[in-house]
Amino acid sequence: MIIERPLYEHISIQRQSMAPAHDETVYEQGFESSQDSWTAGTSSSVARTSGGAHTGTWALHVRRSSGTGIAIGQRTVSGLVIGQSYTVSGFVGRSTSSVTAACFGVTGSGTGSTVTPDFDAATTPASYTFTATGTSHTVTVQANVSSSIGSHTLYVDDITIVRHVPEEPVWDDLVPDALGLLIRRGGVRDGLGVRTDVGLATFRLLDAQDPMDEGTLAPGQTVQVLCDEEPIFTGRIAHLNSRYPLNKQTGQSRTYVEVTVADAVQIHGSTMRYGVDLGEDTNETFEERIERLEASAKAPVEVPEVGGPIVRYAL
Ligand SMILES: [Ca+2]
Repeated sequence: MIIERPLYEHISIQRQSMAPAHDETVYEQGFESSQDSWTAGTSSSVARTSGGAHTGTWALHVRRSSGTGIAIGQRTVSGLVIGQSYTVSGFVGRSTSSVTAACFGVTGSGTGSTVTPDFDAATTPASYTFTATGTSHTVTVQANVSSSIGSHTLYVDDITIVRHVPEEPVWDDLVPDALGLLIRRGGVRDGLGVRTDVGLATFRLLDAQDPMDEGTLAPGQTVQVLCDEEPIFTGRIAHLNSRYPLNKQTGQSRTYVEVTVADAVQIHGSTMRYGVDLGEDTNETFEERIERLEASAKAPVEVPEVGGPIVRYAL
């Protein structure tokens, strides 16, 4: 397949790179302007009050409304990403020694280590790390209150929730620098079987990504070719070659970087596999064999379903 310039508005070439892991703040509250939807849990009361602040003037006060036990302040946080790790943290303080301990937590998930809060101002750090199992969770701050006589207050301030964003792949466009994309792939009859050839995509970049001049392309990087947003070729850079032809009319030299990308057939074909153990059952079906080979493959494979319906191909 040769893709010429008129098709370029439909074609894009992208290179994959890994965005590094980082923390992203998804919630911050210092109670300077409002109580911000923090409510009281069972047998508890909460209020935004001046005094006991970590920074600024205002903090959240959490108390028992009656009796002794755990006093809870809580807020539902939404927009979470299921399966990702979050840490809720903040600072706590106490008005009396009857507030014996405090911790952060998430309803239905658990609580972090308890801390003994400093007196007066919320200066003792506490935190809890959890994995989101839904897109919203109720975050709590809890105090153990050992006396029902008098008013015993937990001060809470500067609550932060961060998402621990893992390293993740991102795609960067290489077009419009690309010229003359050529994709070759296919199979040939080899005796009774069909041999699948390594698919190759080759394109040239004009005055961009010169390996001799701070270019960032390197063998092994993943590249995909898309046609109207649909991937039509995915592989890894196998070869980079730069040329510097002189333009005789302008007297200036241009840089052509020829990039050759090989598809996964190359990886599957060159992966050595040792010590095949079929176990007790030596009667292995085609699907089971593919599944076994897939376990040691170094590139992603879509395996056929074992015991699935038979798909017949016709010319
Ligand atoms: Ca504050």
